[in-house]
Amino acid sequence: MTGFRTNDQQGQLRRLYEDMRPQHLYPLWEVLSGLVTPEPVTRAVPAQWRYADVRHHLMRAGDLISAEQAERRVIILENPGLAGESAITPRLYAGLQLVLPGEVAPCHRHSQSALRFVMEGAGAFTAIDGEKAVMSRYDLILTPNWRWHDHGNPSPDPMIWLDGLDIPTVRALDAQFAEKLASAQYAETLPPGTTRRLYGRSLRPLRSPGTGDAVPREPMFHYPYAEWRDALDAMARIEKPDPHVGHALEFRNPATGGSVMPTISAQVRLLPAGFETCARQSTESAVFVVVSGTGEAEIGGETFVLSERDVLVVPTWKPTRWRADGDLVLFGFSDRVVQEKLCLYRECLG
Ligand code: GTQ
Repeated sequence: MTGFRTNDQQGQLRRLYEDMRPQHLYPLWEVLSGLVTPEPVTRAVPAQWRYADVRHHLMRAGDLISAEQAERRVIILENPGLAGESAITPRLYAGLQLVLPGEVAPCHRHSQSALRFVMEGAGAFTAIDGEKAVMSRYDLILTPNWRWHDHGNPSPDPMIWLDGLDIPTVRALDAQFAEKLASAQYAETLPPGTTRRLYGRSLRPLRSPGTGDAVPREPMFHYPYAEWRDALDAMARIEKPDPHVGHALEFRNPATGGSVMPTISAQVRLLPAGFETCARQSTESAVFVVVSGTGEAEIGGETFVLSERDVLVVPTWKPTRWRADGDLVLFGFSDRVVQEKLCLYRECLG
């Protein structure tokens, strides 16, 4: 509260607060300036995780607990400003998941939406409602909410991917549901790649109304590296980089043209060697993976030296600049779509 208060007034107010507290009543004027702030305030801080560091602990976990025992063998990347919350931003969760050769992470489904960004290995799969997405490095795989999914690794090598989920968003809404399938794996329903062949080509089924075969809400669940990288390279050949985001492409849901999932937006960027972005701040909170190249990121005044497979978090409203030494390729996901739907998204360009 601003303004001058007399000692007498101060004492009487204190007594009022004490009398109110047992009835769970509080004076707004003591907290208003912290509740309604002129600009976004976040407890999340900028941070970086080196892939080799996380991998080291993940492989140790691999010696100690099976994927089946763990249900999901994942090491959570927790924002230092959100200790104990299993969150990388107040709306997003991230972790690195390991599936060793021959293992299965058993089938379940939940109201949280998930994406996987492959960091290491090839030939493991996530099956969605019984259709496998066979993974290669830097592929994006989705598990839209309430779809059955199990992970398996028939390849001879460990498979590691970054999980990105909306766990904190769903928690904020108290809308969590989850269930386990009785068997570890969902019986195969479609040959791998069927959905991508149908929905990955800017085509959408046309059917007579009432036939019961509605287009699924999020039909696509596999966006291969080879394809998104080729699109980025094509863009870089024909355009100048955008001053704030470089060459950037957003993954989209082919059924709606909107974000890949209702609560998570995903994108890739290419910053040509020597390019430096202007500062940008936005209300979205975002997680980035360095796919290739080197450079630097300045996030909220802190500088991070970038190398391949680093994971970085850009909290809300932290002015951010990127600099590419060699061609710098980034994958990112954020809560932008949630903010857009709620008419809260804003950005400020420097
Ligand atoms: O693979 O289904 O990192 O349910 C956290 C929760 C992964 C998964 C996570 C999950 C999963």
